[in-house]
Amino acid sequence: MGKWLVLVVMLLLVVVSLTLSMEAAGVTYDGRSLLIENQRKILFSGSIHYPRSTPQMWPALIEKAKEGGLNVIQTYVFWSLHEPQPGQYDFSGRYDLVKFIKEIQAQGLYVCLRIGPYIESEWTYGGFPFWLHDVPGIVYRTNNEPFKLYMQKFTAKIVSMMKSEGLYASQGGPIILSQIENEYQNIQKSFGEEGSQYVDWAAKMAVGLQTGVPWVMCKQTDAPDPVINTCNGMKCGETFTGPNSPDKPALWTENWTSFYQVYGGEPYIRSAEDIAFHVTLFIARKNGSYVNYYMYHGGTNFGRTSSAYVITSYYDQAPLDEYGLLRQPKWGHLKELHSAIKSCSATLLQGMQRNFSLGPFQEGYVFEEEGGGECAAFLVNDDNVNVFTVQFRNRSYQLPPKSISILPDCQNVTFNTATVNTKNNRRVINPVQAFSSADEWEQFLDEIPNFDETLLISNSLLEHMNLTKDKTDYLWYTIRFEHDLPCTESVLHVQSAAHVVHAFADGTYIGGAHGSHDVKSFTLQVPVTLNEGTTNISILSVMVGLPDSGAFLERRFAGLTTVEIQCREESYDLTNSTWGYQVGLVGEQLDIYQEANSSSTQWSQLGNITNQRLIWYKSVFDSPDGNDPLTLNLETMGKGEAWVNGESIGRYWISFHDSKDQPSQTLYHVPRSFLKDSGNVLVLFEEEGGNPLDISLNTVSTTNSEDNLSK
Ligand SMILES: *[C@@H]1O[C@H](CO)[C@@H](O)[C@H](O)[C@H]1NC(C)=O
Ligand SMILES: *[C@@H]1O[C@H](CO)[C@@H](O)[C@H](O)[C@H]1NC(C)=O
Ligand SMILES: *[C@@H]1O[C@H](CO)[C@@H](O)[C@H](O)[C@H]1NC(C)=O
Ligand SMILES: *[C@@H]1O[C@H](CO)[C@@H](O)[C@H](O)[C@H]1NC(C)=O
Ligand SMILES: *[C@@H]1O[C@H](CO)[C@@H](O)[C@H](O)[C@H]1NC(C)=O
Ligand SMILES: *[C@@H]1O[C@H](CO)[C@@H](O)[C@H](O)[C@H]1NC(C)=O
Ligand SMILES: *[C@@H]1O[C@H](CO)[C@@H](O)[C@H](O)[C@H]1NC(C)=O
Ligand SMILES: *[C@@H]1O[C@H](CO)[C@@H](O)[C@H](O)[C@H]1NC(C)=O
Ligand SMILES: *[C@@H]1O[C@H](CO)[C@@H](O)[C@H](O)[C@H]1NC(C)=O
Ligand SMILES: CC(=O)N[C@H]1CO[C@H](CO)[C@@H](O)[C@@H]1O
Repeated sequence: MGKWLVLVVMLLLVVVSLTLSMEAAGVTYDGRSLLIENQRKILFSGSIHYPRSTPQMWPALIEKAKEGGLNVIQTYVFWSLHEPQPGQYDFSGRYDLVKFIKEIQAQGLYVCLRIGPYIESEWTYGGFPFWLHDVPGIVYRTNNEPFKLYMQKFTAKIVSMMKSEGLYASQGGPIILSQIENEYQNIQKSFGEEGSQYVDWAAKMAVGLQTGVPWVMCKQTDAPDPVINTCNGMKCGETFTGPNSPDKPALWTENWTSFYQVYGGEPYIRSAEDIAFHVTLFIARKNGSYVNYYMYHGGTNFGRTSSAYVITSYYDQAPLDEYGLLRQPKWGHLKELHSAIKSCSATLLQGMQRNFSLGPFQEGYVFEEEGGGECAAFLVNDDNVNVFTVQFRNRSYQLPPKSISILPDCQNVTFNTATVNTKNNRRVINPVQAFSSADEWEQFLDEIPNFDETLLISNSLLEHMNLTKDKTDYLWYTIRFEHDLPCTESVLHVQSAAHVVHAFADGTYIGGAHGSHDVKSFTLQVPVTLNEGTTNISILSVMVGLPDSGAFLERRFAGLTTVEIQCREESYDLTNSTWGYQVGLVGEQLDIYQEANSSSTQWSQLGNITNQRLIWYKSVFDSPDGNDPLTLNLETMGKGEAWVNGESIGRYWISFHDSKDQPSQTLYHVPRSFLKDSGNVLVLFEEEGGNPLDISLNTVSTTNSEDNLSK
């Protein structure tokens, strides 16, 4: 017995010491940096969102991030994908968070996991599953019991999933940071004292989950201890007010490499030089030790996942473009910056920082170990126009306009943020498949419901999202307009707080209108021919993604707000008349884009395609040879959605032009993994009369083939 006892005690000791050493192997921080296994690090991080690419793409994306000098991959967690119904979870395919994290770990990188679970991220409903809307008494993101219940439940679910897979750094895994909430300070004022209580609750709740790695709150100056407040923005070297305690490091969780794009908007091009300048300034001036590129790879908003008016392609201007190809010189220039900083990271992390003036718009930062050890310097020229020559330690340096020179040894310049050595590349789009033969298309005309055919009736204009529950973009409002008096020069007047309307009278299209990202409400005013007696008016209200930001998201109103018929003689306000509703389209009810159902649908030969509205098109194609990424050029279409083998590749909206009269997006990514060798089914739903005969399938490559890092 005695021997057994000794053995048990020894085993216990082993367990205890293992536990202790595991804790020591976790992540801590002080005023200078994060410490991973007690080692200080300067960390370069990049956002890659797993559902915005495919599991087949993940290994190459992570490899290119690593090759570009990153040591951390940052991702949000997408609640709406993972919990489509309360308590029903989905972590399969593109939603396989654990697989994504394990791939990052396999390549030797760390992970920053931004759980949120509010994420904004230009994701429909800011990442919230829509069922939250129908939880009685709920008010999102404040000190509200029903909301806190579901937020805590999901957060705890993710944390326990990560723990059970051993993925926190404290367990030997790759996750070194976690985020709770997201840019809450933007809306906190709307909630007054309840908002502050919520911040405290969220911090305590998160810390209580005991991950063994620090939590951050981004853009939350008053993040409660021990949660670290971090900076999001383009110029954190200038704007960050600093950590809210001397014991917290300066972390930059979102440095925007570009900006998301909306329909009607143009791409935001941020130069490699400008990004490099601000990253370097953050490290030099703010003692920054963690910088995350938002996005490093943006990817694709597949399906109906993008938020209101946001285009399907996401941050295509990032260092890795939508297709995962290197965008040069951005990728190469930042790679050089990372290597220059890493060559002196020990000095930066151990040295004392001092700053000094070198001219009216010029300053220097030196990091030097005490007692005159290693030394690293940054020489900043903030003059936008002029080259400036400075003297530093008895040497003369020419500083190009708006630039920072990095001197890892306080002597030699190894990198200047404005001096780009990487060659530009250009994207090459090669058509490999046309769809111009009418014989190879079939069509299915969707139905325009009349009031008598709609089942849901109400004496007012109902709210759009509450009816569709985000299961579809489409909601029909139908009415029987009856009048016996003459009505001449009649005009239908519709005001909408959704995104698009298409109006029909007795099944004939009479007109449409749309709003934009920044102008939420819009009107349609079109002549309408009225019958004597009854006219069937059917108005299709369309949303292009749900809103993703702002306070009181649960109370947002979309859909028609007023409808009037104006005659010369009199006007009729139909707002409080009896309306019939149909949620979604007939094609959607048939799951027409699913291969399996495709054959059972009443497809017919392609007819006269001119000006056909609300029509489904189907064709079949073989997979092009090779491994180059593929894209559909939908330039001749109008507005709708596209599916390949039942997988939605996203909404398209070609007819909405920007200020230069160009569509915001014509190319739509078709991931290789969606395809079979032959017999791939392409389905398009077209709202506005676009022409499918002139679309094409294309390969995507770049002018420098080595940019694809293919081995
Ligand atoms: C950076 O660290 C130095 C100590 O090395 C400190 O004196 C200085 O105030 C810090 N700067 C900022 C902006 O926090
Ligand atoms: C050093 O930096 C601080 C903070 O930015 C600034 O107030 C101060 O003027 C700088 N010192 C010199 C000598 O430039
Ligand atoms: C710069 O030169 C002066 C005199 O020539 C010398 O005293 C000083 O030590 C030098 N400084 C450095 C940093 O080399
Ligand atoms: C740095 O500068 C010194 C002095 O000019 C020179 O001797 C040395 O070779 C340089 N080192 C590098 C790595 O260029
Ligand atoms: C949503 O619709 C339900 C009926 O389906 C109704 O009871 C509820 O009041 C509506 N909520 C809002 C916010 O309009
Ligand atoms: C209006 O709709 C009803 C029900 O579908 C239909 O019977 C009637 O013929 C329609 N009226 C016109 C003028 O098309
Ligand atoms: C419609 O009904 C609402 C609610 O009863 C009322 O506030 C509004 O004034 C009515 N509008 C019209 C045009 O009658
Ligand atoms: C369409 O096919 C899917 C399986 O691919 C099936 O789950 C669904 O019920 C079908 N829908 C209809 C309307 O037949
Ligand atoms: C197709 O429809 C348009 C407009 O409805 C018409 O002008 C054109 O003649 C039609 N073409 C054919 C081949 O029927
Ligand atoms: C928080 C922050 O730094 N925001 C900045 C982001 O970048 C834009 C454009 O440069 C600035 O206007 C914001 O102030």
